[in-house]
Amino acid sequence: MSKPRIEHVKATASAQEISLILERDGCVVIDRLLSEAFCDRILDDLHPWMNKVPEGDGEWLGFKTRRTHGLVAKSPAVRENLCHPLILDILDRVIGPWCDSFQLSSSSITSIGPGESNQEVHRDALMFPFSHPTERVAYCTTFWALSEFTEDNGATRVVPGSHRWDDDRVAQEHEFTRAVMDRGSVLIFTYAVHHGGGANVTTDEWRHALFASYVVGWLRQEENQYLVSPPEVARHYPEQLQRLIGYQVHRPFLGWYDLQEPLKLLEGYEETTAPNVDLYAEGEDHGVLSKNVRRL
Ligand SMILES: O=C(O)CCC(=O)C(=O)O
Ligand SMILES: [Fe+2]
Repeated sequence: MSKPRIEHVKATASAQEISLILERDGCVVIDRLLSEAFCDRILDDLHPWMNKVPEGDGEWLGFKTRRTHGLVAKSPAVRENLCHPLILDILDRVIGPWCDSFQLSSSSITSIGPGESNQEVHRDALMFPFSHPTERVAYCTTFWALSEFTEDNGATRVVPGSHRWDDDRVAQEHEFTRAVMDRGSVLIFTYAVHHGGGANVTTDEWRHALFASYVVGWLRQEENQYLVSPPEVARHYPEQLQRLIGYQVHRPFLGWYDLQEPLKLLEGYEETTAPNVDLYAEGEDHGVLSKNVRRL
């Protein structure tokens, strides 16, 4: 039996090539997509919080792991990275066919400290009442190595190919591999892949990762992005990010504010000052999901 492995591609690989690997294996690593300097920028933005957050207190959150949340409002570098063009192009191919638009689900820094043990193995899909296997990809995670990921310091444990398993199958030890990767690399995996944080057996090394997950626009976001970035904060973001964090309607009419596109609120729109116009009265495909959205 061949040893499980995660395919690594160069940062110059195309979105098409990467999305085909994701479809086949459920996971992939893009090597060194971020520069060391960019990793430093993210860490510099977030150090004040990362040093303050408490360690976890349970099997799931760990006992030596620190999680820093609400990054969209805290870090300009994270805001920039969430809109990485290659990642958005990949997500367009992987989640895109299942929705009109996808959105950020959550972002956090996951720092695994010395002495941490393996996290419970899970599928991120456990948040949703879908059964598996399914062709549908409603959620996808990007996991950026802000420090090197090694066998010893907590590199994520992953079971390539497990996105095709049914709900009852349990991963065996020999089916795991570790997402060992250089700083600046990103592990991408779809929501049915079995995985978990790895044990950190070092005495002095922290494993820092930027977690950013994306979800179809018709499902609830894991982290409440409107509380992280309320309108008075989100108003100052680029429109692409405003849309990505959820200030947009998913067609035909999920998520409106006063029957308007939420983006209008960010532009200074005040309730009741505008006529009650039919948001989707114009164009041929108003009021319906795009014809090409796949259904299961
Ligand atoms: O820290 C890791 O490597 C994985 C964490 C994870 O999968 C989770 O918290 O859901
Ligand atoms: Fe997870």
